Amino acid sequence: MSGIREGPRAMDRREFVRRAAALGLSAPTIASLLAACRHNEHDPVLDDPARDLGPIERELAIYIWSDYVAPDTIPNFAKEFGVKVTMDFYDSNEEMLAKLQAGARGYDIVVPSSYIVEVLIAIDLALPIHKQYLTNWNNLEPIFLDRAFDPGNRRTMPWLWGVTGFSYRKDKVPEPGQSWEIFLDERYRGKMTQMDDGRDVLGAWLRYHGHSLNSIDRPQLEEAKGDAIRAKKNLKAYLSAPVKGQLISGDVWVAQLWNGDAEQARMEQPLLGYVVPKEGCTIWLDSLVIPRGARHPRAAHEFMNYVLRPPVEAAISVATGYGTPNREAIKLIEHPVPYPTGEELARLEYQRDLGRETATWDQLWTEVKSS
Ligand code: SPD
Repeated sequence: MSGIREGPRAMDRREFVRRAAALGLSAPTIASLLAACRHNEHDPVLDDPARDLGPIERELAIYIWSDYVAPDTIPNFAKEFGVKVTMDFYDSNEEMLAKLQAGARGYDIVVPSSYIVEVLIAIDLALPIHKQYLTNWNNLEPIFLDRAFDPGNRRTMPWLWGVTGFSYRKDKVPEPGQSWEIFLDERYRGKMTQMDDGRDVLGAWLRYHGHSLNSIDRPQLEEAKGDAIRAKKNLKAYLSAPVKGQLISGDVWVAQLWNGDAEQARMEQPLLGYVVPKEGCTIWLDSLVIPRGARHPRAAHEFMNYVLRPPVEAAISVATGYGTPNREAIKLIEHPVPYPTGEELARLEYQRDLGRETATWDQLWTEVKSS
């Protein structure tokens, strides 16, 4: 039985519900109050995936990458479930993590990539999923399940996957080649961007030299830093998602970018092409996670189950240009993002949490940016 903290005494959960009902409060309101009281702390209900979460709350707060749902995903969910959804957006894993680490609470869903899932689990900010609410779970493709960052998917539900290569303007760069080397090409000085993300930039230069993009080898990292600094002279800026507009307008000709955001730009500008460099690059899987401090856990689970419906997930995949881990959704898509072949997988690599070496990477990235 969960205790509701009220000063020095803890009121019994059942007693709280009885008194609240006697006051005429509705079941969803009582559920929201219960969840609000227990946010930000260990809770026998939220921390035990077998427990009943009570009725669906009337609100849901999502913190997600920009341009990462279909236009009708949220309105349709809100209408069907009678839930008011609020959304905040980020453009890097580190931005989201920093906000949670700084104490932001009250988000019901966040969408980290695999290596940040490892961090969230390690610092105890990822709540277990109550799988009994995810009746559509079996639609998921097994190759995206039970990954090393969350064995058994106890705290993550696969959302979308993609790769980080580069987008280019066919009219300005007719022969882009197949290599990260393009960012060292002075012919395109001032017309190129790399991601505003140290893991992606240093990772690309590590792969260029045939190393793992999770390397913690100091000489390898120094070499990658050197290339990043050489390439920086040719860059217009470090820019992630917002570069799409400049690719479309032609202000930027080559941009390191996630494949789906590149596809969103290509839908508006057919002169755009995309390269997965021959040296390899990141393959990533973003997941839905319910962070500690969530105030509407039942609504979060209903949202998860809703997006597991094949038509909902198919619409998200088509609108964002990213691959869906939902094998039933793929059947509904005319031109789905195909699962990577064995040959492609051999040169793609998932980012892993670097543990204590994260500080080394952060330092190197600071040196690159301030060079
Ligand atoms: N606009 C949504 C982009 C999502 C990218 N997530 C993966 C980042 C891996 N470093």
